[in-house]
Formats: sequence, C-alpha cells, structure tokens
Amino acid sequence: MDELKQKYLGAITDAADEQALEDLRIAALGKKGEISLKMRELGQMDPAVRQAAGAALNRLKDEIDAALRAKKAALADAALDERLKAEWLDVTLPGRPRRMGTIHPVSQVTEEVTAIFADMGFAVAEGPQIESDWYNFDALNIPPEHPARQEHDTFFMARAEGDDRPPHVLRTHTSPVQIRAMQTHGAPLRVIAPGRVYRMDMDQTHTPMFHQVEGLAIDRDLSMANLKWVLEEFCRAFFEVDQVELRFRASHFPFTEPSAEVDIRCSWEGGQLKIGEGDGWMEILGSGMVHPKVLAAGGIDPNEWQGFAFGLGIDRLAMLKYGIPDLRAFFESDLRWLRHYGFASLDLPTVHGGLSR
Ligand code: 2NL
Repeated sequence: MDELKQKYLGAITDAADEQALEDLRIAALGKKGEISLKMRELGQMDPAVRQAAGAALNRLKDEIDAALRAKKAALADAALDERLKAEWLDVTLPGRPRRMGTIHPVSQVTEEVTAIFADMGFAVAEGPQIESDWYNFDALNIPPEHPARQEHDTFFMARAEGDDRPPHVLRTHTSPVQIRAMQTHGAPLRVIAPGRVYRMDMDQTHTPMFHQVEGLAIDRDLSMANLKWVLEEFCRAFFEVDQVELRFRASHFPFTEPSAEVDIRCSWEGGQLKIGEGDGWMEILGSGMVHPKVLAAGGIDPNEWQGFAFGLGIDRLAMLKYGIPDLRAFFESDLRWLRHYGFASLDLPTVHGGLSR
C-alpha cells in the first residue's frame, strides 16, 4: 500500500501537463486502475482484514484524488503565468495619432461660394444631371443647328431602337436648373445652381466631368451695374482681399445679351498668384443680361422683367484659391496630391488601388 502511495504521489508531483495527470488518474483510479483492482480483491479477504484494508484503500484513493486536483490547479496557474508574461501590454503607452479626414476641395469651395451668395440673398437650386435637349439647349436659345451644340461636345443618352425623339443629354452646364427654377418660382428670383456638368473633353486642363456654379437674378430693373457689384462682392469675399478690380470684356453667349467675360486684376510673382493687385488680368467667369428668349422659356415675361446671369468653374476656382496646379488632385482623387496640398485624408489603401502613399 505504501509503495502504491509513493509511486502515485511521486508521479503526480512530477507530471508535466494535464494529459500526464489524466493518464495517472486512469492508471490509479480508472475502472481497471490499480486502486480499483485492489478494491475488487477486498471481496476475497477475511472480514477482519478486509475492514482495515478497505479503509486504508479508501484513504489512499482520496489522497491520490486530492493530489491530482491540487496538481491540476498548480499547472493551470503556471500556464496562466506564462501567458501573462508573453502577452503583457503597456497600457501607459501614448496612443498612435490618426490623421483627420477633411472635406474635398471641390466640396469646400462649393460651400464657400454658396455661403457668399446666400449672404446676398441667393437661394440654392438643384436639378437632374440627365436633361432633355430642350432644357439643356433650346430653352437657352441654343437651336439644333447652333454650333454650340457641337462645341459643347455633348454626351448623349441612348434611345430605344426606332425611338426618333431627340435623346436626353448629360447636362453641359447647370443653366437648365435655372430654367426649372424660373418655371417653378417665377420672378423676382435670385438663385445659384452648383453641380456637376459633363462635356466630352479630356486633356491636361479638361476632364469630362467638372463642377460649375451658375447664378441668376431677375427683377424689374436689374442692370449690368448690379451684376458687376455682385461679382466684385463675391470676389472680395471668396479671395479674402479688401479690394478687387474686375474688367468686363465684350463676349458672346447665346443665352445672354449683352454678354461679358470677366477678368480680375492680379499679379504673378515668383509663381505666387496675388489677387487685386499688379498689372495682370485673369479670366474668372462669363456673364451677361439674360436673353429675352431665355426668360420667355422660363415662363417669365421679358417685357416686365430682366436679369443677369453668370457661370464659373468650381474646380478651377478651387485650384486658384488653394494653389493646386494639377487636375489629378480632384479627378483621380489621388491622395498624394490631396495630401500634398493640405487636404490629407485616409491613411489606408483606397478603392482606386492603394495610391495612399
Ligand atoms: C462661362 C459662361 C455663363 C450663363 C452662364 C445663364 C443661365 C441662364 C440664363 C442666362 Cl438660365 N445665362 N448662364 C450666362 C453667362 C455665362 O457661363 O463661361 N462659364 C464658365
């Protein structure tokens, strides 16, 4: 009996893991284990011997059982200690800084322009990017044979086979939004129409989709003087300078008469653009008095009302204001460019295939 005790308690002390402990439990206390066999032998013993032997065997069984449990707990403690040593975490380390996302320059400039015109009483109008040819061209006094329809290099939508109606187009300007605003709200009216426009054009300085803001004001006695003041006020606010000087150059658009292209006084020194000073001029927008036929197309009586309109490119404006010389920053959403110009964003691979570095 002592021998058995020595053997098992010693082996349990030396057991390296739970599996070894389990093997020992089966060898000693399992159905065919040594202790169990000894228990069975009790049946053949004298009753007097049996009582003492039985009690001793039961004690031994309990001792082995207790030793197994104790060793199992000790092994688990040791394993936990090992894990804690391996997996420690310094919760006092400072956090890793994360780059803040920013609004896209085109969105930012759209917001800025909208806010400036809002201060002057202009509401924002929006409309469909797929337009009928009437809204995109006819209503704007651009008849079918007018060269502007070709000049615009329009994207045409498909028609079903045998459907001879003129196809819809991707709007080439946001003017149709203003035609719709005239029809909906009538005169007097002050709206701007920012949004995406499309022309089949693609080179260093042109992309097939770009952004435009057009403005329209209609009242009984608006003149080009009012137009000039509104544009000056806009330029002062947008370029954040106290004084600006604008120059109107006679021009031609089908939808305005008279028409003027507008230049702003500026200087280029050491590659640095300065607005409002110097002896250079830079074209920034097109404008004019709304053509009577366009007023009529919008359901407004040209004998009672007149107005001015203008159109400018947001992308170019954003590039000017933030000194971004390359279209790739906008149109490929190339994060290297955006980041270079202070519009840093995500630090992760992009949907465009990991141009984030
Ligand atoms: C340019 C020229 C312009 C307009 C847009 C307009 C809209 C209506 C009626 C009359 Cl509904 N005119 N828009 C007028 C003059 C010029 O844009 O060169 N934009 C970049």
